[in-house]
Amino acid sequence: MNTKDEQLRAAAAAEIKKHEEKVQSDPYRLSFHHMPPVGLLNDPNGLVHWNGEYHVFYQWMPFKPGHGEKFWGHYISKDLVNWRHERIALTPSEWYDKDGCYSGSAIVHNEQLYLFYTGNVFNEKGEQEEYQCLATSSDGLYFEKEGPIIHVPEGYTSNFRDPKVWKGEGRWYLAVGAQNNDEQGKVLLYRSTDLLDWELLGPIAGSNENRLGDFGFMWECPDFFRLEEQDILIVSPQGLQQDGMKYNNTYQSGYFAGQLREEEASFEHGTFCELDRGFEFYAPQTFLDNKDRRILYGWMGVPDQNEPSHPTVVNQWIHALTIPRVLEWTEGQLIQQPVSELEEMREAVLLHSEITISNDQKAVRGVGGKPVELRIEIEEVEDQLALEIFHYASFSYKRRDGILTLSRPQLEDKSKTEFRQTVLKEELKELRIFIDHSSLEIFVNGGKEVFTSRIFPQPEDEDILFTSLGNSTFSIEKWKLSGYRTQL
Ligand code: DQQ
Repeated sequence: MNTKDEQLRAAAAAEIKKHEEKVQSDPYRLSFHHMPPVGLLNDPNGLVHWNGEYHVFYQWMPFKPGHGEKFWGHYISKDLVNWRHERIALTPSEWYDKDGCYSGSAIVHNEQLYLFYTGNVFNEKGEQEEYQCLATSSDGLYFEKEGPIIHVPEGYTSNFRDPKVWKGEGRWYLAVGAQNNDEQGKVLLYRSTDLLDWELLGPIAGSNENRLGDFGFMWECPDFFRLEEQDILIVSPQGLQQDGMKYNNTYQSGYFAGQLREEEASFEHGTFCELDRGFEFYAPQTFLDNKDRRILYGWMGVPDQNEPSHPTVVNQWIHALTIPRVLEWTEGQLIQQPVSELEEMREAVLLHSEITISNDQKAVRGVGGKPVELRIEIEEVEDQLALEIFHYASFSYKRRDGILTLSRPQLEDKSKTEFRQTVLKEELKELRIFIDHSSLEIFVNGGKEVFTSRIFPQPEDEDILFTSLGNSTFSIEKWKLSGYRTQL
């Protein structure tokens, strides 16, 4: 441990204390999502299940509700509901990470936890440098930094970050986000036998690779895994142009399904599919747990997308992670469902069956409040069904063309409305909706589509209203949720 590390830890602890009252009394603090204790949170990092515990690290800037020299914050849980906020895992304390311990992943090897992350540096000339670095730990709490293990290769710029490591046949592989000198986003693949020496195999996917055409100037946060014999690359490309209902956020996150041949550095894949249709979702990462589930967390935020307009900024904090979702590969697509452990948060249940609304807007007795989970089973939508949440967000389904629309006031100008849409390829059958004090996660038809967004309604507004054009008949289950129990 060096002096700078100790100073940074002490400064972060002081910052938490200084703003504690303001942060904790913000009505928009969430009850079942990971947030920063103060400052800014962004990507989930180093997700791993080890020795009976889930580790969720996160990108953390403690000193302001904005981006900068990132730390790795750390949450631990045995059951995904009861959490401990642990000591900071990594501080930007060394020459090779002094301007940020940027995103990365974790693996377990020889009973040790290995964290691979990007050391971000601005040199004396103000130029950016990025190194892939390693830190190890035998207790999962105290990490020893081993320094840079991979430097930017010939032909690529310093946009070179977010290592994801996995074990293939007898060897380790590492995928990293990159940009070549022609400003094309790429994923580079490396191979190693000892996790220290890494051999570059080549670009494995990217803009103008695999017949893809122009597809972004930088690819961030690659994540490779196999699900039901299907190889999946999740990635966050930057620089896609809006295309109708697609790519409406500042930057995107989605996946390619295909076939990965590590030794040939090839990944034959299909088209890019966005993982989430909401306003705030980026930099997702997955891991395999001890029940063989592929679990995903995302950041409920998007870089450079109205971040200063979030109303929590005045209370010295911003952003949160999504709830954890289990991924499955069904009928040629990824589906996402909340982990079943979240049912532990359910308190009193309310059940209504066969509600019919005809050309009207109605509240349904007892359905409202926050934090809640709603399960709505649709029997019939003749024309259009919409939910209006806290007089703030609206989620609608138009049966004729299958269009799902989420709308809310613009964050930077509340007098205007913004929306995100997608076309549901089948009839609407089910909605599972998780509503926290300032977030909304909507799982459509068992997770075939997901809309994730922050919402900032009047804190005292608890109303959920249903509007129907024509007849709509549905049943509702509502649970009040107890939230995560987090030990700070
Ligand atoms: N955030 C990290 C980077 C990553 C980006 C820095 C994605 O490592 O590329 O906080 O949000």
